[in-house]
Amino acid sequence: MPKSTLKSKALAEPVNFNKSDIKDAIVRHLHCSLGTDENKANNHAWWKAACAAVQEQVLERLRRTQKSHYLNDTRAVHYFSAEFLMGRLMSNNLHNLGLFEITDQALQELGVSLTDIMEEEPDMALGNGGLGRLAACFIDSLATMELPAVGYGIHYEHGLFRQEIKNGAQIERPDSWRDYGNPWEICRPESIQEVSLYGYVETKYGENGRIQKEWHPGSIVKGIPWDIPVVGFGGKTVNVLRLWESQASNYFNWDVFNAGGYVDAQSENVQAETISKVLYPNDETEAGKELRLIQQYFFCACSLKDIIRRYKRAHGDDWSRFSDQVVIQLNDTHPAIAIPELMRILVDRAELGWDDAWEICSKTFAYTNHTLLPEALEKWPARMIEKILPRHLEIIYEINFRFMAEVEKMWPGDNKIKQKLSIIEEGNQKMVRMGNLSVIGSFAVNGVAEIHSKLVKKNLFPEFDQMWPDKLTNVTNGITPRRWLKACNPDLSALIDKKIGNDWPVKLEKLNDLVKFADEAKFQKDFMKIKLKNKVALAKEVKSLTGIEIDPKAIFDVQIKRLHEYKRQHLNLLHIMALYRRLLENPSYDMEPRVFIFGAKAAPGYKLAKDIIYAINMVAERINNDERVNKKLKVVFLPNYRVSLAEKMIPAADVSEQISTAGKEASGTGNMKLSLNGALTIGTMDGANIEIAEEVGEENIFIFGLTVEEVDKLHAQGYNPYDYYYNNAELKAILDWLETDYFTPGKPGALSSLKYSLLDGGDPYLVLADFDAYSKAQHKVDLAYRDTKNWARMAILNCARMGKFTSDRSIRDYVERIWKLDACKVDE
Ligand code: 6GP
Repeated sequence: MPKSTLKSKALAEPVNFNKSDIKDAIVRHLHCSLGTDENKANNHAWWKAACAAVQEQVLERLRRTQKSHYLNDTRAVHYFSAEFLMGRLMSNNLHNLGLFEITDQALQELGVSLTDIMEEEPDMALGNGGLGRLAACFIDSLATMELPAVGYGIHYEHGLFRQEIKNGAQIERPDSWRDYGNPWEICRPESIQEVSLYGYVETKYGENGRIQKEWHPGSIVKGIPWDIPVVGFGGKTVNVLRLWESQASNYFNWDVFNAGGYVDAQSENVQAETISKVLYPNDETEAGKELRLIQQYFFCACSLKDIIRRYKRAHGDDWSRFSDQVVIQLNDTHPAIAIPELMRILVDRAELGWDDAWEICSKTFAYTNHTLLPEALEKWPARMIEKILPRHLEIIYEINFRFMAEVEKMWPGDNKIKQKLSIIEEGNQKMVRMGNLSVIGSFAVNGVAEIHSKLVKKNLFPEFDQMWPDKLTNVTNGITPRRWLKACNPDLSALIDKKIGNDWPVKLEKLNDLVKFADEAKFQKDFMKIKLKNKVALAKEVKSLTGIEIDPKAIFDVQIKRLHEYKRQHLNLLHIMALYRRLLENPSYDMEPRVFIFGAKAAPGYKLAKDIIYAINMVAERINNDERVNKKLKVVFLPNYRVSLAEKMIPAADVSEQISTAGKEASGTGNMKLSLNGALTIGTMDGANIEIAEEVGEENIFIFGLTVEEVDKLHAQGYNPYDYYYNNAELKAILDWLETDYFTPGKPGALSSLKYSLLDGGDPYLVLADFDAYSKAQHKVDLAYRDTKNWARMAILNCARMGKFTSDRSIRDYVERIWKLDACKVDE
């Protein structure tokens, strides 16, 4: 058959794809891919058929993109990340392809609701929180901006656990997102890679007397690539997220089997496959486990081989252009082992001299730091690295040895500084500091918000900043407005389109044109009507998920993020208890009805975080069932917070809680999403809150609490939480209340770990110190909400002034300051 016939029959040209094409494609897949028909199909089958129809369009554009990138031999960024928190893809892909409306209509004509079938899609929850979701927003922007980019990560069989709440407590259940297959991913057996582990290093002497190192691995695993196409808005560029799945290299080890070791032969398979089995559920705490290090090495080694294979196809063995073509962004230190891995390939395999290899390597990597919390800074026992990656440990020592010589030049004889900057931490147990390795091996290092980057320079890496004044920089985070406004808040998007045109999803600064309508009564009304409609929808969701009735006219006050002491969900809870107490003491206590809504997962091993979830639920239960107060006050904890739930909560929020201890939240991105959807922030001067305040204006945000400088001062003076306990009668009463059985009938003391952590535990995150300021700021929120017109005005201004926080701007900053990339038009 001639090629051209095949093409035109199989697929309508993407640009001309119309409603009836979509309808035909969906029905064709229902019949031919799923073997069912319109009468028998349930929502799941319709969803799969619709995905398959959309995927045809996606893959055609993917092919064109790859061809253009190949023909133009483009420089590309490779985003290495242990986490990509993608969420669902259907709605996003439809919007980005410009096919949402017609697919909706096509399905309606087939008697099916697009909204309903989209609920069939499991979230791709291959990440914990901020860092993983940022990676997902970034690859959306990269494709939208037509930049050549590949995301590299791990194809976890189980993503972040599913959270259930039983009797108030968090229970973790496995997440099985791929049980019924993932219609978006394509397996690429032609690009399988092999990765070595364990074993020993042999030193050899080459002909010219040159020392040669050869790593004899003890075991080999296979990396199977799964490609998830990433559709840019407008559908021109489709990049790839390539995720590696581990498998035993020989499906069956016959040697071991023949020697009588049937069980051993099986278990070797199991071990190899364990590598990509499950995502570590820790947010901002290093796991320190061998399997975690193997995961990190596994995906870095597979990805580097993949990059090098592609590079060699165009440039053969000429390494001189490698760093012109390839830039690798390390998403935190999780992929830092890629630095010694590239050195190993260049020195041991390509037989480059050390200096030439180092020159290439240190022009290839750039590193993003996402947190200052000491417990998140990864360190690996040198012995562990030696066991798993013996050659890499040697290389790390060599990198360090040469680096120490540079330090000696800069600070002659200063051993303290050497100790501090060394990649190796000496002590009972030698540790390898991945942060130091990342800074030394990268040409650029960035923090994720202005204040965070300043603190990275001032507190975390001051000497590195002195050595290389241009290396440390800032790129403030951003979020994709395609998912976080256009797709999740369709009514508001349509209203904005009507007012200012429809190109804001790719030019978010255009939202600024809404400023002139902020005082217009009709626009205020329309804006708030949509907010109310979104609140009605969320109230329905809350009822169906928890059985709790909430009034859409009440203030919806939302705190959604991982549970962590530094994020201070317990500060929010103490204030809720204060309101409850005020209402009990004075039934006519004047307050606007408010619903406090939480969504948060705690790391399974983080006891206090789980205790806080339990406390929120027990306080909620008491308040929600107390007739004396529950017209004015309700508390909801929505189980299993995840991307798809965020998409329902964010458009319905009136108030956004961003109340971390100043200096602790690197940036935050939920703060940007909520503000973009017209929620007003109550927050501390921390992370990107500071830049949000700058943009929206101090009169349109509720800032409270200690600043970074004040926090430092308080700690320096010697902070004593008891000072606040004894000096604030309300605070004392609330903390004492936690020890009674008022919220946990028959179980006094069930909530006392919380009180303990805030008093005898030293209150490390200054909850008590900020309580009074927080309570006062909350009172201001209450008063402000009563002035409906002004509230609407403030909400509009928040949305209108979020232009800076599009992830397109973040990516532009990366491109200009770090990656130096050019866009590549895809030939139609
Ligand atoms: C998070 C930061 O806590 C958050 O403030 C920031 O917005 C986000 O990264 C994206 O930059 N950090 C993590 O999720 C993490 O695991 C190691 O850091």
